Amino acid sequence: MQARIVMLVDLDYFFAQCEERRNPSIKDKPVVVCVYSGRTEDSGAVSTANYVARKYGVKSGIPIALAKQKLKDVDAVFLPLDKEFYREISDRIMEILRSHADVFEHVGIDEAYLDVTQRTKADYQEAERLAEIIKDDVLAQEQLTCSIGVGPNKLVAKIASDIQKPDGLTVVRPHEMNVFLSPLPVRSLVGVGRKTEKKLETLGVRTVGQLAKFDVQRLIDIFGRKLGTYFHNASQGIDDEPVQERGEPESVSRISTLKENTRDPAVILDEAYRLCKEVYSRLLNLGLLYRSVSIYVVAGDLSVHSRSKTFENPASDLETFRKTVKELFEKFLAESDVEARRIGVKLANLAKKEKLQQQITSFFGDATD
Ligand code: DCP
Ligand code: CA
Ligand code: CA
Repeated sequence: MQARIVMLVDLDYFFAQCEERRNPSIKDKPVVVCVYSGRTEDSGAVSTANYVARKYGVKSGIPIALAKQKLKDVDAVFLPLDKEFYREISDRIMEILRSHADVFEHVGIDEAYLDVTQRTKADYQEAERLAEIIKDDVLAQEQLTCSIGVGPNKLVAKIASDIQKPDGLTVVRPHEMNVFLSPLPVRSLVGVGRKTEKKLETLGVRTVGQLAKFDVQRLIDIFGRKLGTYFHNASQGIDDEPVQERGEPESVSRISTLKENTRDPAVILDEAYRLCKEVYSRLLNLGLLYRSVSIYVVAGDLSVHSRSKTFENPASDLETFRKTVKELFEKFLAESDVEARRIGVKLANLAKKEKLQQQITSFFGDATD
């Protein structure tokens, strides 16, 4: 395989950082984002916490009651999860990241792989500069810090992204790979959970370096061919998994919160057109056409309303999209008396451009010969 350069971008203490951005006055305090189960006041688990709270031992997954105990005498902030708000920020950041990648792979709400081999001409210095630019862009446009790992493959990029958090940038060149990986605990490798870690420990293997020296046949005997081979390769930093765009989406949408609840069509359309532009640029990137347009309104009382229109033939232009969105919002405002708190736009029934071309060609015959 040709030499690659891969990045993993992971947003720092993501949900908690979104909360800090919404309310900067809490930044210096421990911030704990909670998933309340609703049974008793404090039942539920910690989703994530900022780094101030982590100093007190508060982290993802622990019970809220335990977090409160750890922060007993501290002026800490406990907040409920607001997934939609984090999703909005995530969507916009993913677009920034996508614009810097040859190939983009969305992994989760706060992380993505970027193959940047072509645009950096496989040069690590270029890649490091690009990573700085990405960090600056995300900070300037969305006021959030992230950590980036750069390496010859996904495995190394992922580990590198995690090593200097928060606001980290770690570049691992191919010749530095073994020195970088050797001292790390085996747990750093994707796929090595607590159980495997225990098992390896009984074999005297604690670090990735020790795993790399361990007889591969014995690994296969113990863990089976697939896993044994994987562990062996991973410990040497070998990973051929390509960065891959994940499937074609069924729809593309954006939603955003208005500055205040309103029924003013001018305010609503102004924001809606902004969202249209974002959705449309995503559509262009995907090289797809659309056949239906929807709008969403989340009202002041959090009730959700929508309107849609589906066309007979796929459309591809921004103007039709904007015109339809305007029509649908005007229709909605005429039919309903709610105030909009959040609004969204969506394109669905997406179709491939080539397919349409094929249809046209088979319908009219191939005019070129
Ligand atoms: N998350 C969650 N429960 C978990 C782990 C994570 O709800 N057990 C959510 C909250 C996190 C988000 O997913 O903000 C991203 O998870 P990460 O593992 O990337 O953790 P963070 O971004 O919070 O922190 P870090 O700075 O370590 O990346
Ligand atoms: Ca993260
Ligand atoms: Ca993550």
